[in-house]
Amino acid sequence: MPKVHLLDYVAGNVRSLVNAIEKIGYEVEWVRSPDEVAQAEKLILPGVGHFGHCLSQLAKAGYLPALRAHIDAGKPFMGICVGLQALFANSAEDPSCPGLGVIPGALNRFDDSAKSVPHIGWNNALCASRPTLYGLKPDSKYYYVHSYKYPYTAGELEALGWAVATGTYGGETFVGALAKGNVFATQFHPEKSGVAGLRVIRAFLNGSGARELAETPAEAVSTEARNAAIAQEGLTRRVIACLDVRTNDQGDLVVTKGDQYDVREKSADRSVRNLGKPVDMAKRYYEQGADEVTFLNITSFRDCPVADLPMLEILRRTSETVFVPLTIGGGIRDTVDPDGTRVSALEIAAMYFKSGADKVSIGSDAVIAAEDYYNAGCALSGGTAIEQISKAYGNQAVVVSVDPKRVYVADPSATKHATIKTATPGPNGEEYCWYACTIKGGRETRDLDVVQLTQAVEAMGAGEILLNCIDKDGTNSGFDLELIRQVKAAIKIPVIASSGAGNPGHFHEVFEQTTTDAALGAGMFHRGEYTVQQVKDYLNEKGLVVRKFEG
Ligand code: 1PR
Repeated sequence: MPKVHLLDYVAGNVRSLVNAIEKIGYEVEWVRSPDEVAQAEKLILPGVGHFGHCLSQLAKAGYLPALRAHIDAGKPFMGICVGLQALFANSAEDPSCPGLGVIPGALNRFDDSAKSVPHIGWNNALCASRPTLYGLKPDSKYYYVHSYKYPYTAGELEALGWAVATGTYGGETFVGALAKGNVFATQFHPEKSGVAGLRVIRAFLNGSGARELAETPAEAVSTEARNAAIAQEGLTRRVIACLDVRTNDQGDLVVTKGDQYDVREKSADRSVRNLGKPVDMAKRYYEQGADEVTFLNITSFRDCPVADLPMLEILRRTSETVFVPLTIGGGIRDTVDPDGTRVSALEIAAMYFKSGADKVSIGSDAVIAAEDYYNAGCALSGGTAIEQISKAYGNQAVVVSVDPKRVYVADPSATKHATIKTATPGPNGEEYCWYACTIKGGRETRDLDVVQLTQAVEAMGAGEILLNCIDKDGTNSGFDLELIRQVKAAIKIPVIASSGAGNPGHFHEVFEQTTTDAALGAGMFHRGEYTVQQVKDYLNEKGLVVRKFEG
């Protein structure tokens, strides 16, 4: 098998990249010291998270001169995400920390005054000066997750000899990919961008991208192709499939689905509802065009060491065939193994990332951390799971899953919590409600509302909110739009609407009537009532931009 060298210098969550490379037929050789960079012919520098953290790690280990030498020697180099950012002179994310300086200029942050930041999801990489660039296609979409970007000014980088592909987010056009000579870099994650992304990695690995760049002169793409691409430009509406996984009474891990979190059959035996096998179902949803797959491990007990959790094997197997982002939730908190060994939340997250997860989702522990945050007068402790994991792996890697329940009140003055006036009054005609956070899968309600929780976890460094709703879960009656609007108004980080989807129209409704960043469905997909593809086709018919699955 041909080889490619991979420099994994920060966190170790590059399993999906390794899987993508192997899928294309290449073998990964790890670079373990700066000396080994010299032995590399093709080199990939991935990176996620904080620019300063990544660059200072590289500098501390003595990699920067070796990387420069590799690039200057004309050997193939590919940077991914922070690996692209590292090519620039510096970044507003950490002005004190210089980049490689291959390209002059500094990255800056997306403006969050009217949009969610980080920019998470599927967007374009459109090259105006070439019909193709490393397999990028104008009508394909690629998975981005970043808060900082290099702002695109037409002609600036081109004057320095770079071919540039761009994306646009909320009116800001940024560099999505660039190439010159032996260097190619993507701000998006090709390893998480389905077939479109695998095509890009292949063009780097087999040299066709660089060859084409050298041999084909720049030529403006046709107006027709450009207009077609622009019509579909921008961030797509993300559709996520969620699999609640737990051990059934026979000890098998199954995909289940509750009604308002009750996952047991209504029949007399009250067995755990079994809707299928997690790995097979994840693959099916990927092939239907799901933009992400989320696993929530809702088994509330375990009798094995964390390292032996069957969910780890499920992630490993899923990430071999599913090339879109994978999130895993459930049980991410400081814990103790049956033999008394303490395992931190960060260690558990590390195991999940190494097994193929791209994000971890934290539920109960986030609620407790938020309570502590307010009890300490809104002071950050630095020790919470959210802070530790986001520091090590980047904010984008930490999702907080919220399990709220409605509490009705006759009047806002009846509670200290943030209320909304609701169109669906309570059992006694109450016209107001607030959303109480729960822990332990909804079994325990806390004196904390969703606004408090989401603002606290945003301050701690969470990158995204998975907003469930116990009242709506499994009802097929549509998302709780009032809840989503309240949370969206409270925070800047993206929100995934969850609970209640029963048909494609509900997805359209939540995207049209709220500013949600993504929407998630479970039961309607598991029961085979609709496919993810049908939801996306419906959204497309209604004029919303969605990623089309490329087979
Ligand atoms: O508290 O960090 O251990 O995390 C536990 C995680 O497991 C949390 O994310 C919590 O939401 C989840 N969870 C716990 N118990 C249940 C349960 O159902 N008994 N599932 C549970 C939550 C909710 C959704 C569901 C949507 C969409 N599942 O994710 O997929 O409501 O469903 P629908 O489209 O069919 O309406 P921790």
